[in-house]
Parts: sequence; C-alpha cells; structure tokens
Amino acid sequence: MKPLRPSKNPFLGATEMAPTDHLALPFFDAAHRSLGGALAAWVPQQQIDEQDDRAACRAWVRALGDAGWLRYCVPAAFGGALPALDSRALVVLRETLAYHSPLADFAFAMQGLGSGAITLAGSPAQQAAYLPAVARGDKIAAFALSEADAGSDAGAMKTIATQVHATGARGQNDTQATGFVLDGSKTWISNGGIADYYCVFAKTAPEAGTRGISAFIVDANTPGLDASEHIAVMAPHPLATLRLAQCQLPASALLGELHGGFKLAMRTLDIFRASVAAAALGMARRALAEAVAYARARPMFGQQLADFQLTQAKLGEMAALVDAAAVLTYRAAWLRDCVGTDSPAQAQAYTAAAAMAKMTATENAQRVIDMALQMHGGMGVRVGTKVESLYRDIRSLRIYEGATEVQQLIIGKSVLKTLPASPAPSAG
Ligand code: COS
Repeated sequence: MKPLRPSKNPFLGATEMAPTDHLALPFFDAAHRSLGGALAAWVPQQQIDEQDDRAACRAWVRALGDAGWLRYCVPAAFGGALPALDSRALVVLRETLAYHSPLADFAFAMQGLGSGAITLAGSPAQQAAYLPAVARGDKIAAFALSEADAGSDAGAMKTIATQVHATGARGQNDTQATGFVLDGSKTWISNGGIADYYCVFAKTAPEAGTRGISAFIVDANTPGLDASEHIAVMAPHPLATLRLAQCQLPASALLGELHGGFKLAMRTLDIFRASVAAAALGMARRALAEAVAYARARPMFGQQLADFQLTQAKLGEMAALVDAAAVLTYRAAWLRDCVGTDSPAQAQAYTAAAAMAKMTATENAQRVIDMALQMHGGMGVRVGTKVESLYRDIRSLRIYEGATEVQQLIIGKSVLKTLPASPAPSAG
C-alpha cells in the first residue's frame, strides 16, 4: 500500500485552512467562492483567547465587524454586503468559521439571528438604529424566544406585554397603545448579559395562542431587564436567563405587526436553520480532517492506523455523512436564494428543506465527531484536543433553533401536505 503522509505532530491536529473544494458545486457562484476563500485565509490568522467565553465572544464580534464579515448579516441598505440576506453566503461563512472556531461561528450567527427579525419586519427607523451597528460589530444582538416551559412549543410562552393607552389604562385595545409593559422570563438566551439589545417575543393577546404574540426590541439598559443569571453549559458560550419585571417600552419598540410575532419568529428561524446546518457541517469537516491527520500519523501494530481497513471503512462512512449533510445544506440555501419563498408552495418547500438540512447536518456531525474521537483513542477524551472540544461543541446544535424532533415534525407535516393522498396505481 502507498505510504500515507505523516503530519509532524499528530496531537496538534489539522491546522491548515478550512477546505474550499465544495464551493465548486453548482449551488455556489463566483462571489461565494471568493468569499469562502478569503474567509478561510482570514480565520486562522486570528489570535483570540477563548478561555473566557464572554470576553472571547465580544472579541470575535469586534474582529468580525472590523474585517467586514458581519456585513453579511444585514442588507446593503443598512450597511450590509449584499442587497438582501444571502443564504449561501451565510452558509459559507458559518461553515468556514465553525471549522476553525465554534465560538467565532456563534458570535457571527447571533448577530444574524438577533437582527433577522429587524431586517424582515423592522420599521425604517428601527432598521437604521440597529442594523448598521450590528454590521459594524458595534451592537451585540440577541434573540429571546424560549422560556422555561416554552422551548419547542414556542407558542406556550407566558411572558406578557400589556398595552398601555394614552389615558394610562392597560388592556388590549389594539388601536391606541402608547407603549407596553413587559413581564416574564426568557431563558437559554444566547448573548444574554453581553447583548446591547434583545428581540423579545411576548404575548399581547394571551387567549389567541400563536396569533397573540408580538415582537419587541428591548435595549439592554431598559429598567426592569435583568440578564445577570448566566447559564453554564458543556461548550461554554454566553447564555443567560432574562428577567423582565415591569419593563416599560415605548410603542416604537414593537417590531413588526401587533400579534404577528410568532410568524416573524418562525420566518427568522427559517432563514438561519440552514446556517445552523452549515455550522454543524464545518465542525464535521474539521473532525474528519482531524481523524485523517491522526490516522495517517499514528503507528499501530507495525503500520499506521490509516492502513487498517477498519479505519478506512470508518473514514469512508464519515466522508459520506459529511457530503450528505453538505448537499442538503447547500440545497436549502440555494432554494431560498434562487427559487425564493414568495409563493406558499415555495415557502413550504424551503421550510422543509431547511428542516431536513438542520436535522441531517447536526445528527450526522454528531456521529462523525464521535467516530473521530473514537479513532483518537485515549487522546480523544483528553481535554485540549480538538475532537474533545468538538464533541462538546456539536451537542447543543441538535437542540437549539428547533430540536431534531421539531425538524422531524416540520418535515412530516410538509410531506403530508405535499405528497399525493394515494400513490399512482401501478401499471401491472
Ligand atoms: N413561516 C411562516 N409562518 C409559519 C411558519 C414558518 N416557518 N411556521 C409556522 N407558521 C405559521 C403557521 O402557518 C400558522 O399560521 P396561522 O396561525 O395563520 O395558521 C402559525 O404560524 C402557527 O403554526 P403552527 O400551528 O404550525 O404552530 P405550532 O404551535 O404547532 O408550532 C412548531 C409549530 C413546533 C414547528 C414551532 O413551534 C417551532 O418551530 N418550534 C421550535 C421553536 C424553536 O426553534 N425554538 C428554539 C428557539 S431559538 S434557540
């Protein structure tokens, strides 16, 4: 067998640039290829100490903003790089960032998710006040939907926004609200405690279910907002519980239509679900690169680990899982960019494709990373090796922004709606 190229130090792992060959696929155009190439060269040059996740996240936002990468989170009219949010650019950015640093990817992604609802439904004044600052990295953004008893069942939220009327009366008279008072609690809020503002979803008509939810922009310094309860997780990143006690908001804080918040949240999540898939893909590609580097270098029974058919079979399975995730992820992004979501049928097709991508890419990445860790043997569980941190980093992606089970539900509902009631009769 042809000797395999050993790396100098197998325990340092695969440190080269993120791969870019996949950008040759027809889902992408020349601009995506050049974006991916430039970012892949930029990220490894950054020296950000990630020991303190909050400080690191701020530093990544600063670096990503200064270098212009955050401009892909907002449209050109508000300081963005492209006329509209481009799903393929988001996918390229997140995959490449996650390959090197899941925390860099997190910092980037939250700028997008935390400003997405403003891009989709903000008033011109809201867009001007927040989006350029997000694109520069001057404002840190956050998206506050989940509650202790309302995660997958987002419509079950209890946080309430009571309308205040000119007379000082409180109620649900939709026409004369001069402001709102927010009461409740949100949890699992990424960037909680370091964000400059939060897009908060709250009930404005509690009896109306998902049709009685509205979105608000809540500045971090709003009296009554407390984001000091940090949540520690297995792959540290800024996360907190928000307490909202009698937070007084002006009428201008309402984001989008009154009672239109649930759909706005779903539309925002839809855009970014394909990019969560891309982040998982970046981590899976990195795990595969680590496994290949290790297998080539590790001597065992008089040959290298990579010389064993068992190893080659595993690497083959990992590569196929990565490519399957890649194709679904790129298809979802391409559908949104190139087919659009204007008609109900298009929107339905994209929602299902994004759910398939998110489910498959995160689940496959978990398997690929687990296999890469297993291949590393004892080194795989040693704190400080890349596969060990990837093993922790990937886990939450199967849960946040719609758990795998929610994606299954979305895909299943879509299949029931779109497939014919009975299969065509067979010719025989
Ligand atoms: N885009 C636009 N509108 C959407 C939508 C989408 N992707 N998904 C649902 N809607 C609309 C529906 O069309 C429906 O509209 P009408 O009231 O006009 O009929 C409304 O929203 C309610 O939809 P549905 O009845 O499907 O809502 P459910 O309460 O059954 O919830 C799931 C459906 C489970 C899919 C939804 O709650 C969900 O995505 N949950 C996960 C939330 C999540 O990602 N949490 C993590 C938070 S961020 S880390």
